[in-house]
Amino acid sequence: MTNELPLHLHPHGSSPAADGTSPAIARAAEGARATAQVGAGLAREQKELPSRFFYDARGSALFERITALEEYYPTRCEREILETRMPAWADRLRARTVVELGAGSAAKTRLILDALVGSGTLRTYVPVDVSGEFLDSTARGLRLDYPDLAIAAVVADFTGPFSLPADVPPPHLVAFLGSTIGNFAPPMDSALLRGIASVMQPGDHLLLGTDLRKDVAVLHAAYNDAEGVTARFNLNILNVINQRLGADFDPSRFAHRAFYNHELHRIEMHLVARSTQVVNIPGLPATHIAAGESIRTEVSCKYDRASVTELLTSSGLALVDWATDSEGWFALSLATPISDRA
Ligand code: AVJ
Repeated sequence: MTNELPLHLHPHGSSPAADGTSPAIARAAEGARATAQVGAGLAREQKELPSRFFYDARGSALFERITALEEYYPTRCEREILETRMPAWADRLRARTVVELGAGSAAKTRLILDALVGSGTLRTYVPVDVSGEFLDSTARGLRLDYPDLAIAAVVADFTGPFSLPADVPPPHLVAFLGSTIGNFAPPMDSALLRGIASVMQPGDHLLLGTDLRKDVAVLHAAYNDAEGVTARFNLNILNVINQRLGADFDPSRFAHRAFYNHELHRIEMHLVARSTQVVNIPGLPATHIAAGESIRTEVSCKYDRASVTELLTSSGLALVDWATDSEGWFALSLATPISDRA
């Protein structure tokens, strides 16, 4: 239980209980919002579903398995960069607070925390996530190994307005890893980074993970693994929508498809209907899907140094350092609010 832990939960932004409404009413409102969002996506010419519905308990476990696949290089490459570069960055940044946006893997978090503990500056860790349960288990996992670290978890959807606890000591290092930014097509990518920049102060830094453009065969394999874990991850979005919205998608009537969109420099994941079908979702008109028609479930944008620089600049941030893994497949950028630029 949350209250067994000396964990400071700061409900912010879209967190259901933040505005004092009863949990039941907040749940109903979130259900209506989810239904409206799914309805809007399915009404498009290119049908789509919001990628956030991948991540129920099973989806999160499948994603964890993806990160361990031989074909899925991003996690491995990002870890290599953190191992190589984080000690020097820690000495340079002297951050007293690490803010981590989203469900980071424990292994990557520890590489960042260890480097800053090594530099002797780290005081506070602020994980930000929509899932209070995830934050609880994160805090529990770190408390034993970092007994002197204050953990101030923030329950918030950082894709909307959010704020940090007032008392976390600067300078802050805001980590946004895993190329999660790639799931946001323009102009949402810049809007998201602007929101992040708005909680940063002069002297703070953003540590941004971005997957890079590369041999299409490498990209293709990463999203079409031989074991079919990514296919199960993709299809699971239908189970989540069935459970959460009472929809009647039949996952066995869809096939996983992932391909590189060369014009837009991104992997797209789709679910292709194996047959003509009708899907019913309470509160929405029936959805007619033709055989061979697809529903887009995710985009995963791929970058180069120029496109990352441009994205940062358009979001009020300046690139101050750039590092890639030895293959040049993934990058970590350090950026600072533009007003802070020397
Ligand atoms: C965690 C969203 C960055 O886009 O590569 C993995 C999710 N999708 N395999 C990505 C994902 C398919 C991943 N992100």
